[in-house]
Amino acid sequence: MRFDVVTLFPEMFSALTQWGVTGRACEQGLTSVHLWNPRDLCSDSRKTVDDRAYGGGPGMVMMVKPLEDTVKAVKAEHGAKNLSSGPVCLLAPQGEVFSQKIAKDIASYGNLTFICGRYEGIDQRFVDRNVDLQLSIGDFVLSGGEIPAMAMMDAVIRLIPGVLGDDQSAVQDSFVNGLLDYPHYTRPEIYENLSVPSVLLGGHHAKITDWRRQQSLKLTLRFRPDLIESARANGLLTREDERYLHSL
Ligand code: 4FV
Repeated sequence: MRFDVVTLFPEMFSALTQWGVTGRACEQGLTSVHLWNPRDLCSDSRKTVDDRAYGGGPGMVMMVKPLEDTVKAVKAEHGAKNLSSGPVCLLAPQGEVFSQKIAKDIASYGNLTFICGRYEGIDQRFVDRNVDLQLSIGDFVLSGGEIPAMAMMDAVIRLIPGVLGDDQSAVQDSFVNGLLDYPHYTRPEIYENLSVPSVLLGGHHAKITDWRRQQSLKLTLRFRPDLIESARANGLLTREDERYLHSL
């Protein structure tokens, strides 16, 4: 999975490319992140990428040409490398709110170009002419699209085969089976008089699997009952699940 990212702050992405699971995935070539700064595509000496808003109002707006020239350069590189260009995705509050389902969809694209806005936003003519998809990280306003892009890239990179040590772990993540994750325990067996649930110490895998499923159902019903409804609607709940939920 190749990511191209258009951003005024490429240095920020070292948080994703230099550390942890995502950093190792970049090292191992299981994914690649290509950073493009629109300032590098500016022809004027002051490398101007923003200007005041028509109609007045506070703050600045990102100009269309530096961004459009950058997207052209990204697509030219794809062409030179015989890569088909995936969608151009703008991070913005008005976008579709990101989810595990969208992460799975993106992981199947092969490549995607993220546009990270700054200032009050981007000239709408750039959006109308270049953007295929808008995604939001949630209903709150940030100072840039970089952190949303990194969050989404992290969620997608985890789904790439071979990135997580045991491919199983991605399957058991929250939301992957439509439910919240079960609680996790590790040594010591007793901490401040609190012991690990005995079922986890018995080595009886079927019982452990059942306990974990019940915990996921109980926690999801308590903290995200909406997810129980959507899991039920998507046929993700077994009769045993329903019997257990009914017993709660
Ligand atoms: C945002 C979000 C977000 C809006 C103007 C950047 C800011 C500034 N992006 N999900 N929520 N973006 O707040 O994705 O340019």
